[in-house]
Amino acid sequence: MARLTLQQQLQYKELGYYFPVPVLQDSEVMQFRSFFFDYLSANRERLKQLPMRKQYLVFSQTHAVLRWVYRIVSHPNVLDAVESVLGPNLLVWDTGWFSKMPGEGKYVAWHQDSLYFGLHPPHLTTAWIALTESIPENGCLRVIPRSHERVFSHRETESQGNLLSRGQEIAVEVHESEAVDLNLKPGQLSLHHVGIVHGSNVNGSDIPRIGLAVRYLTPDVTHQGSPQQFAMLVRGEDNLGHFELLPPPGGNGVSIGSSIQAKILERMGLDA
Ligand SMILES: O=C(O)CCC(=O)C(=O)O
Repeated sequence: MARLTLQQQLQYKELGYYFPVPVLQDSEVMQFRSFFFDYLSANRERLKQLPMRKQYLVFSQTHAVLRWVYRIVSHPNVLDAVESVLGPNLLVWDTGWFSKMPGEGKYVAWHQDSLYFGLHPPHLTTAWIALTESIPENGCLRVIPRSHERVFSHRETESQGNLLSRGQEIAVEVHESEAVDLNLKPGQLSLHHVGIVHGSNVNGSDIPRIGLAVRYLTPDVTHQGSPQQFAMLVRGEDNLGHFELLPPPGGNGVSIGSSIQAKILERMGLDA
């Protein structure tokens, strides 16, 4: 059982994050990690041709077309943890692999997701699921406790290495001394509120750091100004219909059941 206790739920509400929650068994981690490395090898040439800022295209929305990623986002333990903070009806709106290999020099600048997602009310959480150890040495996710209650202005930069698609970063000074490292073992997840200030440093170790960030939301969320108006129901019901619902991918390879999934594949540069 990966449900949060009442006290853990209160901690999430107050601080804007909770970790660690064990969700995957070792055998599952090994299998998913090997699928991830296969996917990386299959896309190596395409990634070489893309500027770092555009590489997210290969790593985002894979749950919509790859069955093994769908298995992660719909895993009962993951959903139990997410249900603890969002309630019984859950949609996946977005996923992104955040992989930082030794020597790559990639980092994620301090930012708040809420400013860029265009979704209201902020009934969203990110489950960041670790497939490797994620520790300060290899650039684990870091958060500023309680920052989800405030809105900070951001600027868009040309900084080299920032994995965010618009090079966004918070325009005011972030006090590093307040940051909390979300240390995770493989198979554990952390939850962070859509408004929390978060980021991560360069991987300065000799081990990879691989995690899947899954954005879950509740059916009452609306998407004015959002770049994306589709979602996948993974638990409970959606009686409001604010999002076009994607079917889960089937089979073992890439899979499409809707025109949106076909577009996602095209954007990723993959063939069906
Ligand atoms: O994995 C990271 O280092 C950053 C993840 C992130 O920005 C997010 O989950 O929103």
